[in-house]
Amino acid sequence: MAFTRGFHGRRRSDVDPARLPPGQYETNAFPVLSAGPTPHTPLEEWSFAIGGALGEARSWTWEEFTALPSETVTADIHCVTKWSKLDTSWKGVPVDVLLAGTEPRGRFAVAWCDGGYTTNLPLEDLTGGKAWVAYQYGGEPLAPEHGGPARLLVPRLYFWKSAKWLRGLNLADQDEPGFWESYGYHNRGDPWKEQRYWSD
Ligand SMILES: Nc1nc2c(c(=O)[nH]1)N[C@H]1C(S)=C(S)[C@@H](COP(=O)(O)O)O[C@H]1N2
Ligand SMILES: [Mo]
Repeated sequence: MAFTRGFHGRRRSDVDPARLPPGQYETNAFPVLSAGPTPHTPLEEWSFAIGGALGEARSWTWEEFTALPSETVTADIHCVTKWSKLDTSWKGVPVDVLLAGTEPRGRFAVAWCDGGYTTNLPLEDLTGGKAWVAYQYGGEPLAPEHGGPARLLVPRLYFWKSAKWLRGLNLADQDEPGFWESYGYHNRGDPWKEQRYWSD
């Protein structure tokens, strides 16, 4: 009995199709998708802030941030342009750690970034072990084009929610669409429900 490896000769051709959300294909590449130029904020000017509708605002310098408890995460990521990359490996601070003791008052958050990009998320998608602020990829410092020094990582949602060059989370009582959300992308963006655009 002969076995074939599939059209592209990829060793991953035997990947479980159940890991791919509807309409997605697998890639081994790591495409770069940025709506503008890559910012290069020096680490000594970098800080991370939790603010908005909460009991106690917080901020950390780079040194303080990278000393926080971190986790290594292996996750599949899914871009709305239909590529998925499986088993990506990251190191970052769980958002749960960042929010501990801040007493959020609302149910929503906006991630904001160097360069002006924003994306909105329900707090529920950021808490309970579902989101990290990642500063390493594949055991190396996160490359600038992929969001270094640090980016949001929310693998359960389409990858546009994983804001690159992240500088803070602003908590809010009311939901407010971010950059792509105001251009017609879905407000939540669950790849398993194929929530790509407003109308989905
Ligand atoms: N700050 C910022 N974050 C961003 C983007 C962006 O343009 N600016 N693009 C988003 C989109 S649409 C995707 S698919 C991913 C791409 O991440 P990558 O370039 O590391 O593959 O980043 C997301 N985060
Ligand atoms: Mo994207």
